Amino acid sequence: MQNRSIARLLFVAGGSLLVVGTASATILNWAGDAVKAGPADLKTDQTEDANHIRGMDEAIIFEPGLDVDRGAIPTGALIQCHILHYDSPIASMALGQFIFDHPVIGLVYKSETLDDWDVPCAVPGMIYPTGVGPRGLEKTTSTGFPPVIVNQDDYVRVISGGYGVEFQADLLGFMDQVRVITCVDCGGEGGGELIADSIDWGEIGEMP
Ligand SMILES: [Ca+2]
Ligand SMILES: [Ca+2]
Repeated sequence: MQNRSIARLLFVAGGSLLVVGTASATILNWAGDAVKAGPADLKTDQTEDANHIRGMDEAIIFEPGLDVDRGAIPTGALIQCHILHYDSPIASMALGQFIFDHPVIGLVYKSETLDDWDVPCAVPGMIYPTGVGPRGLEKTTSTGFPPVIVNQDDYVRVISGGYGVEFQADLLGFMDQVRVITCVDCGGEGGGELIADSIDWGEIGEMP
């Protein structure tokens, strides 16, 4: 949890070592209000921490047959899922960065798309909030008449040359989650790096 005006950009070591030739991807480093964690119960109010966004590695998948939000997974791709989870006992905000040992090729940040990816990404020990309510990101907006201001400023964007994400979670209730898809072996020219670089991940601009 932190003041909105503070941005911490220094990355600290503490993640797993990159093993050359490994056939999987992992969260390598984290910074700000971020921490790497093991499998957990991700249903509402079960894994709460006002101070940290928890990043967890999930399954490795070949050709998932699902698209990410704002992008498509190339055919023949070997990809890895990672879920970033923020739930808190109070209305609070967190800003954290996660760095991966493989390039990011897709982000999932809408509630319904997160639900779609739960089954292929599932790992033992993780309990998913599939279909039970809002879990994606929200932008500040007004709805209805008279207007009701939903004052949440969530965002996620790719950083570190396509190898990391910055995630701001602004929580009033429920939870904020992002699923990061990294490319273990996407084949073709440039692998996953070109895919991430070709998409404007800077602003979400739409409600989940
Ligand atoms: Ca909560
Ligand atoms: Ca939010």
